[in-house]
Amino acid sequence: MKLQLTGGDVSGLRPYVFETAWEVVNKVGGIYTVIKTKAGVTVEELGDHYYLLGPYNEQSVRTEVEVIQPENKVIADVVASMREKGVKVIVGRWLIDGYPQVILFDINSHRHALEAWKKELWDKTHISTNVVDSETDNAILFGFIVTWFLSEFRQRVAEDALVIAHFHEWLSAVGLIMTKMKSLDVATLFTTHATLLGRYLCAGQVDFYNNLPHFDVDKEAGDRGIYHRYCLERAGVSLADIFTTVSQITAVEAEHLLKKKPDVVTPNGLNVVQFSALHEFQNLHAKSKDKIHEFIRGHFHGHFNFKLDKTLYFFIAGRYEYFNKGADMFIESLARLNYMLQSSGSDYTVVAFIIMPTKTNNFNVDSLKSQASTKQLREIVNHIQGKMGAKLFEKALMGEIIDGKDLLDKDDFLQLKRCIYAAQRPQLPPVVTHNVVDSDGDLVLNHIRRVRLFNDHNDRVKVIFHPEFLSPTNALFSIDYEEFIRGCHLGVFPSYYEPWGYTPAECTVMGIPSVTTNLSGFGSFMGEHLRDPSSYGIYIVDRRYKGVDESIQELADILFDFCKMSRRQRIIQRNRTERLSDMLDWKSLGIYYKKARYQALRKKHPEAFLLLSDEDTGVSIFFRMVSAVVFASTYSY
Ligand code: U2F
Ligand code: UDP
Ligand code: G6P
Repeated sequence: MKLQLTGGDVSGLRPYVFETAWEVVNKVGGIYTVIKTKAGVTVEELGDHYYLLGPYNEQSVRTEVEVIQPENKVIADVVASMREKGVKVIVGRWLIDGYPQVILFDINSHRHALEAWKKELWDKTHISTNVVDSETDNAILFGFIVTWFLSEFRQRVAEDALVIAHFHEWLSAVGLIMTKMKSLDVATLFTTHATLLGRYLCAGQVDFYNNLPHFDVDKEAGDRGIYHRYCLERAGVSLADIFTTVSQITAVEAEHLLKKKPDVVTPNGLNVVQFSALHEFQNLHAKSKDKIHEFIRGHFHGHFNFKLDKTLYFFIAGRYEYFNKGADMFIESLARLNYMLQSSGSDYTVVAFIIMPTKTNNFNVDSLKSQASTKQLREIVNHIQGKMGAKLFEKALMGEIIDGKDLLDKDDFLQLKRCIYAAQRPQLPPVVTHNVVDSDGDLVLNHIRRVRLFNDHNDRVKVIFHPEFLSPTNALFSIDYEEFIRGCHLGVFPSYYEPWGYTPAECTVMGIPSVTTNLSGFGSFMGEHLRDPSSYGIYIVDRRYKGVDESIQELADILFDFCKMSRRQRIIQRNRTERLSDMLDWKSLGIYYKKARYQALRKKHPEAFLLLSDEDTGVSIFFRMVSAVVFASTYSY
């Protein structure tokens, strides 16, 4: 077999890359953000040799994908052949930055093969998946279909074409395992964004980091009923030519729990859209904050005893993992902050939002009612304002100035009074916006009850738990998540288990300061690269070497100090935070994926890379191969 490198043209080297994840055009968590935001730079690098493989999901395809006929002849043949055999395959372009090609497989179109494939998996790997677990069933169907696709592609594409398949997380591991079992001539990568055991162990409140080397992994997985998932994950990791993870901290975790040290750390980036003028994002902060103000006016209607101009908005957001995401620590430190603000006589009020979705039965009546009566009040005032303006104008036309007491007529006075009376409500503004189904057992609500942060008049810290992700179509608080972040003053993410943590990174690129921890991938990354992170609005709480109480106090102190800043200081800090955007852009961080891909190629085809030393990174390999091309137009392996 020959690798043709002709005429110095790098495109001759361009491998076909199939990036496979359950979250391609399918939003579940952070992996979706990785794939989606990275697409632009990857398409730039690989052009039409780059494909994303994912599961077919009718609703997402309808809104996010432009369905097209395959443009590449080989892909078209493979797809036609699979369709003939009954697999529903959708080919399209994902309507996101980079406009990447996607190939989506309807796993239900081949569900009848599940038992046979489970048996094949067992025969080849001795991994038993004879359990009732629909997610694993889906992972098996998806994995076998992806392998089928890769196998047909490999058979049809030119013999010297380089093919790379990159799999994310255990849900796509079966594809990698079967690619290896069938000995396909495909270089493989596996990226883990967390480990299954890590997530489960931390959620169960064990002393995770101090015991990392000592866990009996098989037993722990078995005790939690995830042994079969764990086996798939570990097999994917150990079979991959190159194994990567998103941070140093997860690399250590993987070494202990998955028994393999990652070959490359691939930190998560974002697709940064920077404004040409610095003041633009500051203006957006002010504009978005006005939207939050509007909601706050409604929520606290009837109990509105604080000044919005002296109000700071803090928030935590993410999947409802109470311990892992540090919601416990956030609420605890809010209680301390409340006391600190009260006893210091601060004139600042903090409104703390907790945005974590859980099961609800719609909004609660109290929240809806107070927003509605605020809206009504606003309409009446607008109406009266119009009338007053007209009166003022009429008088002024006659060369007179109206007497203040004649401005408001009796009807309007009464209407306004009625509105003010209607706004009176004996109960305090609710701490939660929805009816939480398991209100009695809800961890966040119980914590709020325990520390008694009930939005009382004297409280300097008010709490609003919004148990649903934010959306502009939300009837109560209609705001886009991005707009919400921009309008806030500080994101607080005191995670205990966080392989990367997109939420603080997203704050950073929008110029909003945030709190993270040295147990989060993002926090450690920033700590490593910045000399004084807090001066850039990146506060890193120590949860690794301090006791729980000390960490809570550290967080409370950070929050309290933040409340002591002047507006001018906050504006300056936001400018510094925003300056870090470049560091988090895929344009810089995408290089690690590139490096990992070339390392996988080298591992798969060591003969082709004989000229290069082991120390070479994928990137330098890339460039040395380019210069090799200039000197020798063809070499064999
Ligand atoms: C990491 O976050 P993830 O995107 O992996 O988080 P989830 O999508 O919620 O998935 C967590 C795990 O739980 C599994 C899923 C994952 O292994 O297969 N899971 C499940 O069992 N049931 C479900 O309904 C949904 C998911 C990480 F935590 C962040 O810090 C990173 O920023 C992110 C991106 O790298 O990856
Ligand atoms: N997020 C969202 N809407 C919200 C709150 C959060 O879309 O109301 C997104 C957020 O932008 C981020 C993701 O959820 O991209 C959470 O990712 P993170 O890495 O913080 O945690 P993961 O869910 O991956 O563990
Ligand atoms: C931005 C706006 C300013 C506004 C400020 C409020 O910088 O450009 O006009 O005064 O935000 O900042 P604050 O931290 O008080 O919300």
